[in-house]
Amino acid sequence: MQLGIAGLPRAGKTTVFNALAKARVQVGTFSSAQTEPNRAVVKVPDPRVDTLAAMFKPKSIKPAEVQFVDVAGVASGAGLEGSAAILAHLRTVDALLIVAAAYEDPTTEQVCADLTSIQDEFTLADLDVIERRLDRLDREVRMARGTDVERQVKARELELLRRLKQGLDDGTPARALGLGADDEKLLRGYALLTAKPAMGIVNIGDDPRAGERLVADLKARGCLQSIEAQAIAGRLEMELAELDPDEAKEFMEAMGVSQLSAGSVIDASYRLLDLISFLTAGADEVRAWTIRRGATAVDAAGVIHSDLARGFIRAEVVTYEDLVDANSFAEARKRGKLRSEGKTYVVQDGDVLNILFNV
Ligand SMILES: Nc1nc2c(ncn2[C@@H]2O[C@H](COP(=O)(O)OP(=O)(O)OP(=O)(O)O)[C@@H](O)[C@H]2O)c(=O)[nH]1
Ligand SMILES: [Mg+2]
Repeated sequence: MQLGIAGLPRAGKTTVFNALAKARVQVGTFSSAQTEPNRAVVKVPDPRVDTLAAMFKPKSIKPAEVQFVDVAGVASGAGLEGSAAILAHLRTVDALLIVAAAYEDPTTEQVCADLTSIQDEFTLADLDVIERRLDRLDREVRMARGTDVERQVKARELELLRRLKQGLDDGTPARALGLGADDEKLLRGYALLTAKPAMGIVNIGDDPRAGERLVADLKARGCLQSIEAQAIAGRLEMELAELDPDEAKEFMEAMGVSQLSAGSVIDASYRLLDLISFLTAGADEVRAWTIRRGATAVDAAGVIHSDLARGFIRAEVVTYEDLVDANSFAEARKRGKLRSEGKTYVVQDGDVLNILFNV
């Protein structure tokens, strides 16, 4: 999963990136000339992986991973050409973390204006994509070439794009239009920015309580529209991320910070993207895998390896809790907790899977 960090210039994106990913990219260097994003992979904190690792003592332990992508600032009114490279990077990520500066001027008006103006840039960029496609599609539909089925698909796409355009013209992002799964599939190739799940990150100064008030205020004023938001003391957390764990703990207690934000941002991203984790465990490896909620046992097999999906026979499934209670697969089986499931079984968060397959 890739999470893109977006925002106006100097919002504190790189600072937040360093805080979330424990990275050490220089901040304040005004990176807008830099076209390549900063990238960092972070292991998803998951106590279940640690517990299973203690149980199985495997050769390797692999938590799920998230990649943070920190791009240069999108200047308000820079025009689509000025921001094209940055927006192109953002189109490839799975979800957007929209950073707004509140460390210098933490008024609700200012933060609201910043959050709005970056989202306006996304709206304009999406409108540009849609209008161009609409022109062509409109002509194609009128010429009525191709088979019946092809014409029907094009007519549906045309209708969908008109609805999107109307929405965007009215300031409604694609994600708030209540699109169905079929529509989303049709739109996948467009990689619309306003269709991506998004979360506001309010980059506050060093007082965590001020952040909560600010986020509540933004919500009350209807500034967040279709996204949720979280406050992060960016610079403070960046500095904490540079310390060794014991030192960091001491500082956190002194500053009244109960938890670093990386965990809660990743949790929120899983929620936004409707992702769950399943686990595999054995003497070789304990590993967490990420999958969409609603995915089946054969989908899960495919995430592990395409051979497992192709030769899928069945999945042995035990919940994480039952496995920990039983303390081994053999005991879980004896207790009747190890179920045998077919291809269409819907995987649940925390399922521990063993896929049986033909080679
Ligand atoms: N006091 C304070 N300063 C901050 C905070 N976050 C960022 N800054 C400062 O704001 C400036 C810009 O921070 P960056 O993290 O580089 O901002 P950015 O959004 O990545 O900037 P561009 O990539 O150039 O658009 C730096 O001088 C930071 O030290 C904060 O929470 N508190
Ligand atoms: Mg930066």
